[in-house]
Amino acid sequence: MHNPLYDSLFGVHAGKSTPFLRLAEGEVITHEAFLAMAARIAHVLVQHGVSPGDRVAVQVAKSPQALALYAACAQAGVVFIPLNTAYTVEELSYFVENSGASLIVCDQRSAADLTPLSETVGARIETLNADGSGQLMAAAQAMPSEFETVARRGDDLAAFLYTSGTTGRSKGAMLTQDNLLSNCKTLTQAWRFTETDVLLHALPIFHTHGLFVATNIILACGGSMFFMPKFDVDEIIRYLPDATSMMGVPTFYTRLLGDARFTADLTRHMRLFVSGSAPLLAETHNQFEARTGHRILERYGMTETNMNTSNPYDGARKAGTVGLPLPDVELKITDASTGEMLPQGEVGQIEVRGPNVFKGYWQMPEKTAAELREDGFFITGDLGLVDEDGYVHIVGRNKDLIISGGYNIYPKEIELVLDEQPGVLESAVIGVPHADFGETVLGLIVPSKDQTPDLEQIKAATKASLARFKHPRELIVVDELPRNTMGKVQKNVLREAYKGLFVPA
Ligand code: MLC
Ligand code: AMP
Repeated sequence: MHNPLYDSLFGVHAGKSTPFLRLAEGEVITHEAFLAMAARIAHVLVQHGVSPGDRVAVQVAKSPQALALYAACAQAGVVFIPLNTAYTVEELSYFVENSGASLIVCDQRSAADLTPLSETVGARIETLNADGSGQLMAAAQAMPSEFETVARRGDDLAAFLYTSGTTGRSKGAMLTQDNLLSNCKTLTQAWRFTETDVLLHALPIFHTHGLFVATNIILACGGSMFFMPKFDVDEIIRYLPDATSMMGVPTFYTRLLGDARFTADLTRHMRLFVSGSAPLLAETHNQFEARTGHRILERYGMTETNMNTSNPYDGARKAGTVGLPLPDVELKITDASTGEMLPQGEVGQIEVRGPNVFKGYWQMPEKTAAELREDGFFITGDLGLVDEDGYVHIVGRNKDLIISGGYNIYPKEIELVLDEQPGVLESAVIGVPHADFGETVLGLIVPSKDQTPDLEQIKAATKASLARFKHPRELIVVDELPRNTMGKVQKNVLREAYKGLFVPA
């Protein structure tokens, strides 16, 4: 194969007039039509001087055209960098500069804000709006519907996904063609996807879950998906009767359970519900089974590794566990201080190795070395144990991270913004339980001596710098932060003190 990713996921469907994307009001895009759209976009990339190995930064709404841009990048041998649509210009600037992207694709509304940045870094801007309009598709219309696929090797880079860090600086996780392909092939088999599958796709396509798990699996099996702009309970209920499977974060399932129309009858024909990206409470798993008769299949993954473990398709799906290591994935539990492997049943840090594990962080050799061992094991930062049946239980995190509705939020990034504000001596940001999002962000602020911080001004500053989903749900002014004898803020004490703030007693 001369471009493994493109050939196996896209090229393999050449000439197929079967549905790939099912859109609103019965509109369908076939595999063939999708490939033609991708080929046209690939020509535009080349016309703009984007060469194999170059980076393209993409911040656009979910649409068939946005997905075709991913396929076009694969076909043209270009590194695809999908970015959360909620990111502010400030956040985006960092990603563009850090990646050295030569092309930015964004919504018409962001184009003006990004122009100074594009001029500074010498990147070109193309627009693509939620409805598919904009310069990119206008240029693509005039292009041929076939493009000669650029040769690539399996270990060539296919995508960067930016993931924040405990230091507050985002890192570009470099994923190779082989990383993506090996994992989606494994999952397609493990979860028994075939061309008869119709997946409810309501996840964003700028993260691992929606793009490299859900989309790549449907491409690998040749099935189709209801491609929804976002998660919406009414829409899920509307399309469920014609679907076979669904993937989501726990919030999707708790929201569905909150709707009386979501019944055993409605879901009887479904063969699979998958959950991941955040812990699915055993209680949610059990309620879901009681309501529908289906046992949600929970799996565990990361941006850097794609999927690592999964509950079995056939066999026991144990509530509150993330299942067994996937074929080809080695998983071990180690002592965080010595790196030594711990006996079965003991809690330690989870490390994984396999063809799914990324190549490292873009231009950050030190950060790469700190997390990716020379022998190929990646230190996930999650704490867990393996039970007597080999199932992995995630019991906590060795990293200061909040997961809200499946989005990762690193407190350090928010603390850096809060600490800069007038009247603020210091701050601590923690995650506390939240009924809808699982966890939510709480900001605690210690005022400088004799000062009263202006909370409205602080909220405005947060808004300018950080994506909406990272904003503290509440800011609380406190006299001081609890510290241990080493002077370190005891976030566990704070989490315990505020744990009831957003959940009914
Ligand atoms: C939206 N908001 C969020 C939020 N999503 N705030 C915190 N956390 C989130 N996850 C904001 C909105 O901007 C809005 O702001 C307000 O919160 C309420 O919005 P909503 O209408 O209730 O939210 P909604 O748009 O319905 O989105 C919620 C959601 C969405 C859960 C459907 O966040 C989502 O699709 N999450 C999936 C994330 C995901 O794909 N993660 C995979 C990462 S990959 P305002 O201003 O209007 O109040 C990974 C690896 C792996 O982790 O293992 O998979
Ligand atoms: P991300 O960096 O967005 O890829 O998020 C990866 C993190 O999400 C992991 O390190 C885990 O902490 C968490 N995660 C993913 N899936 C699960 C799961 N099923 N249960 C608990 N945590 C999960």
